[in-house]
Amino acid sequence: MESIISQFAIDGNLISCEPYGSGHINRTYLVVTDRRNYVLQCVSGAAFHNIPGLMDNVVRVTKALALQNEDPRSYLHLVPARTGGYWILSDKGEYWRIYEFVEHTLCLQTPESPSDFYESGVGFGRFQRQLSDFPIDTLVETIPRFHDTIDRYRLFKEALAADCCGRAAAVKKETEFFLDREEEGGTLVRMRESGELPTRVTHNDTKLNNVLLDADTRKALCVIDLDTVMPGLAAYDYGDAIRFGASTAAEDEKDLDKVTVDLTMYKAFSDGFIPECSSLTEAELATLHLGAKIMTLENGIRFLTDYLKGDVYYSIARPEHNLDRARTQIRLVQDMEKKWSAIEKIMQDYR
Ligand code: ADP
Ligand code: GN1
Ligand code: MG
Repeated sequence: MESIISQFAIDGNLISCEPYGSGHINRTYLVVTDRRNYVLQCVSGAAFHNIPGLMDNVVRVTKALALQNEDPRSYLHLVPARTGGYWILSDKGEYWRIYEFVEHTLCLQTPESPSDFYESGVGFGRFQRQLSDFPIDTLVETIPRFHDTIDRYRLFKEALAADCCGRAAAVKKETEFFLDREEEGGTLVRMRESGELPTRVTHNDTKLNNVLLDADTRKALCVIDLDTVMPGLAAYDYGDAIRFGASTAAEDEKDLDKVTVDLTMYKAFSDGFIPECSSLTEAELATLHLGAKIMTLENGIRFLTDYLKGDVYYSIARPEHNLDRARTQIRLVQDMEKKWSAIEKIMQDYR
């Protein structure tokens, strides 16, 4: 690791480098020098097939954010590589980068109060607004068709048919659940294609642990994990955040009776996110809650697809981890369906 780190213009002498954080995609390390802390990442080649293009997105997005934020802690800072640019390619063919560590922050796995979740809404909503003038066509699609739920269904069915690990028979119930909702799952994609919903620069991975709160004020400080900043829909960012943060249980909870959608949290996020976004259209406001359901469905399908394919995409810590994750998403969708009229009522407040 030392030889990787030495290729970046870091400040001070290296003291330690340890695995850090709980992301499912990249390999992340906390680097400590006698001067300051950094985050070193090996960007996942399994997830991203054009990492130079991805890094170009990140460089330009962080530059755009720098022009709009006075506080340097409120956006990510890449550390230059000594040979130029902001990444290096190792002998093993792996892409590495370093960010300055944003000090004195909280990275929560679950909101400790509605106010924490409200703040994450402020953070992601502000992020979207600050990028509303960003030249959208210049962004590389770092994962093509990332939130194309119709295509996610196609990939799911392909994995089912191939059944390369002999796991399909054991997940019939889960499979049926997802297939029953295939038509509805494609709604947002179709509305985007028909022009009913505007394409915006979105984050696309708005889990609570992708926004840092200031440790003293607990206010939204810095949106991180910019690898999937791409053209998308407001409903993706709204929905994915709700899926993760309004759940009463962890994404991989085994006791499914603990998994419900908390409507107080749901409203808290909406209160933070919606007013911060740059003016949402009537059609967007009318479909944000559909985003919550569809993003939950989509993540469930993605987890189950990865389980069927032998766990090749997400990091797992136990053999059935992806299946457990898929099952929590099913429970959440079921609970959203049960509470749908209450959710629609909440959404009336923002129209
Ligand atoms: P992944 O794509 O694998 O989720 P992230 O970029 O989200 O990777 O990083 C993983 C974790 O590392 C985050 O959840 C957060 O805890 C921490 N992290 C990442 N970047 C920073 C940073 N600049 N300052 C502080 N913590 C960070
Ligand atoms: C991944 O990278 P991370 O852990 O923040 C995934 C998201 C999923 C999420 C589920 C690039 O997010 O799309 O919603 O796991 N990111 C990518 O926890 O696939
Ligand atoms: Mg992350």
